[in-house]
Amino acid sequence: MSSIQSQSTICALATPAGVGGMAIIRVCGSNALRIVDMCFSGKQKLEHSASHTIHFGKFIHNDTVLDTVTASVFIAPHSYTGENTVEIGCHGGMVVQQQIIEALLDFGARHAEPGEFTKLAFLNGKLDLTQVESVADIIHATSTLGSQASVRQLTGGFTQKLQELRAQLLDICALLEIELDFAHEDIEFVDRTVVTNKIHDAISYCSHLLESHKGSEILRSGLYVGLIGYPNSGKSSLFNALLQRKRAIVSNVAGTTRDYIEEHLTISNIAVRLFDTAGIRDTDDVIELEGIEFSKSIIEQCHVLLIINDVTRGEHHSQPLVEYITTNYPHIIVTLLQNKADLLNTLPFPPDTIYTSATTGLGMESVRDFIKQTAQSQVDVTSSVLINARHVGLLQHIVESLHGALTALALQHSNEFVALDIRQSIELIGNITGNTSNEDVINEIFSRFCIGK
Ligand SMILES: Nc1nc2c(ncn2[C@@H]2O[C@H](COP(=O)(O)OP(=O)(O)OP(=O)(O)O)[C@@H](O)[C@H]2O)c(=O)[nH]1
Ligand SMILES: [Mg+2]
Repeated sequence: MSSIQSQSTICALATPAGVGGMAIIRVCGSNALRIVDMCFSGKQKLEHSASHTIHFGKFIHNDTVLDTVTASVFIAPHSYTGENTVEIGCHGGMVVQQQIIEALLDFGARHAEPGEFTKLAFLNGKLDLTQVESVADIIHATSTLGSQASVRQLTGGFTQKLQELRAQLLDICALLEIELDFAHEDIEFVDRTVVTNKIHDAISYCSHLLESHKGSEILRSGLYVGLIGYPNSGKSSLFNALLQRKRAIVSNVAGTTRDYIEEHLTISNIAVRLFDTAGIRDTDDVIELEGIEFSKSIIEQCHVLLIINDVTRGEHHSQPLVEYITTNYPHIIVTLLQNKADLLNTLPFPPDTIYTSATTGLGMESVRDFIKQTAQSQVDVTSSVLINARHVGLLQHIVESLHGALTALALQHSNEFVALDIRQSIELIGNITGNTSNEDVINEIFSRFCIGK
């Protein structure tokens, strides 16, 4: 994509608003150096400085020294955005940050929109859309593993995978088109089984990428773990025990928790969002179970459900609830915890039973291990890419087009039609990377950004 040197020069605070040790104000655009030079007094003019140099000086406006600052110079195209950029490092006081920005506005810069710096980087061909999305993911990362996966994506992980897929599809097109060139000779140059196999390979490549969606979501937003069970089974007590602090109210009155409570914790570098829910009434009546809408809306979001059974009421006391969940939410990983085990004289059930006691801490390590292993098994599939809902939609579309190509082959249609479907898949890859995306999609992606990024 060609460089689109922005008409105006934009500026914004790149560090979080508020008081801090230091703050960075970014100025970007063809006039960035000239504008900063109007208020920066150092050993030399920034306009005469080499790219990737840092200069110390005074920041002056209306004859008043506002601060001593550093100015880091990046000359187009060698900057994050691909345009001239100055990053002003000042002291992290709210007043000084604001005064510097106001001075820059006075000298002709304008406020940057949220995500505008990254948008320029995209428009100038510095980042493709998957890399832009990874920038947003790094900023919003809630766990070490999630952040690391986003960085891998930023450094081209997904781009590379898509290039591999594109190469596979171009390979198929080439085979089909060779034959088209000799169509009038009625000779079959290419074995159709070879083409069919190659399309199957491309489909399984896409399916493999699609499979990593769940793991990607876990890396991006955390593993959602819900504690559910009948009233008084000890959900809130276990919630507190897992958090290792008293967060939820516990009492022997059935129905203590009315709403759901959400807290975050980290288990083995994976962010976990833990939900305590209102007790689901002790009933065999599934219709009544359906009435507990609040808990239901949480259940739907969860990757893992821990069903808390009050073991003093019998090992199978929560069986109707277990059956209800496994039937209605077959995609959710469910495990049963036999709680209040401290009140049993013996632990008589099969060896894979997880006994817990919120009172003594029994079984807490097993529960943590279970959460950890579940998260790990999902995350392992993700390898180096973070698939999001937008990618899923496009990859599914690619798979559909490839199936279209398979059908055309099976029906002995002309290679032209088969190639048409493959060409469409190649075009869809362009939508993922942003080579051929429309304005709405791009705006939607940048709406997740903050000002200064
Ligand atoms: N002995 C023993 N008592 C427990 C244990 N877990 C919870 N309790 C007690 O059981 C009662 C109910 O505990 P909660 O944690 O409020 O139960 P809950 O499932 O959140 O109840 P609701 O919010 O009403 O649905 C309280 O009196 C707790 O002290 C446990 O492991 N052992
Ligand atoms: Mg409770």
